[in-house]
Amino acid sequence: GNSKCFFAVDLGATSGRTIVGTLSDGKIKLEEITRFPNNLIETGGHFYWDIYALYFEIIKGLKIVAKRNVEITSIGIDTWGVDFVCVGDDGALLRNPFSYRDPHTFGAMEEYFEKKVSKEKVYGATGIQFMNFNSLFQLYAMKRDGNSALKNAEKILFMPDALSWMLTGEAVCEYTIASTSQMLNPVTKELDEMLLESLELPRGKFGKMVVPGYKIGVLTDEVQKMTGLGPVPVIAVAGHDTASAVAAVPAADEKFAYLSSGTWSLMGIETKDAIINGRSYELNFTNEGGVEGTTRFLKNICGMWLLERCRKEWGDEAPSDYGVLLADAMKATAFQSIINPDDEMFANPADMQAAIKQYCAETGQHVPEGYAEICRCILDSLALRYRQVFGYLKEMSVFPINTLHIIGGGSLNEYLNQFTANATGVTVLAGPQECTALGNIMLQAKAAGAVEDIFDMRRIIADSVSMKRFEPKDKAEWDAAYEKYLKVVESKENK
Ligand code: LRH
Repeated sequence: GNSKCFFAVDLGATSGRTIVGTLSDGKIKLEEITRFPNNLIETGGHFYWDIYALYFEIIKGLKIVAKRNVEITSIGIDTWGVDFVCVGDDGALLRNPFSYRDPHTFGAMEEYFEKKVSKEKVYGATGIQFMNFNSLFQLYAMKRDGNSALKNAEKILFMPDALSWMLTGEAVCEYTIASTSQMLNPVTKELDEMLLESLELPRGKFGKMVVPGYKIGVLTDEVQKMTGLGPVPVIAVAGHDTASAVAAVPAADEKFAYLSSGTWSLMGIETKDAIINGRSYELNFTNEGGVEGTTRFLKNICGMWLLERCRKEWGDEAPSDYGVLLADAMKATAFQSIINPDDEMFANPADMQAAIKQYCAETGQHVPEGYAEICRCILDSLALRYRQVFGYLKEMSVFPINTLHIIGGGSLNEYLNQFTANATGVTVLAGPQECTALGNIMLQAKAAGAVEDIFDMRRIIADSVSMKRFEPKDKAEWDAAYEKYLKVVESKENK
């Protein structure tokens, strides 16, 4: 039949990949071209992303496909949320972008509410969950601190838009990534005037708003020469990685919940309308922009970050084979040490293991020793936190939820999948791992006229991938563990 190839760049906070997706006879196949780390660079008291390294990796991937004579229809880039790059009036990038883990925004939210716009008003205007690192508060902190990049910025581009700009020379502001900034108004679908004014930023500092599927431009002459490709179009996909992942959930109908599991665990539902009310405000749920006018009603949960950090610290002290590491963790005693993965002490500690031990000591629990006990503590605690957030979600959902789709790299962890089924009491369907890249590619396929809409996309994905099913078990044990979790979390919060 008629087959088409698409080039996806998927950048997470821990690692990135370039992938070629081939759509042929109603099926989609992925081939990973490159995989590379995304490093947090600490210098001068701050944490930055190395945008040039990321750009270099994209070029490298493009060179490989050019060399192999793979004919790619288009290119699409998705990344983690909230971060952005300042560009000067000479077209130069002004400093490397801050990482959202940088402490310059600690306390910035509270300061902003006091000096600029109240918390209630910000939520009313955006429906976005409060996190200190949302672009709104990053920009506030940069302005407060006299940041030289912001002072000289002609344009402010969110991460996927910045990389697309480097490839095409065209500046856009893609809707789904813009929604993570907490500056987008979901009703007007534009950056909110009141919030822009609070930062004294004119609308023109940002690119023009575009929705997923928009053709940004074609590769510049410079990039064409460098890679050996022709004038390949760059498409604004769902630039937010989580939006791409949710668009690709191989769900049978619309009544599902998802857990997009990577550095973060994003748990939520897809809805037609935003859910903005007293309860969603209190529980800090977000309404991020999805594809085709959908809303991603979800909450951020600290995800694999805890384990990723510990694995870096362990080095050779723990098995480098992930399967062996997890199997060892299963030999440790269950529910011996429980933490709240979302406690702020885990946001970016100098020593993650020490932070976990401190939490357990402060709450009068067994202090985990060695990689197996620490890993077990992380997995048990994540599943219990999932149960808590799933409870909130069920309470606010506009439909009954019977299935939880776990997607992303974290869905490869079968122990955690089973724990999640046990903890939440619903059927877990796990996979695909590369949901984000699939969503990215499907949006490009839609732009090329090769697929119709999100239903078509999900059907093709469901026909192309296999999922694993996990049914809840051990209810009494998990109920008891949850009681313990609630007590631990409460005692920590009262400290
Ligand atoms: C996941 C993610 C998440 C954001 C965070 C900054 O990669 O995009 O949705 O909240 O990174």
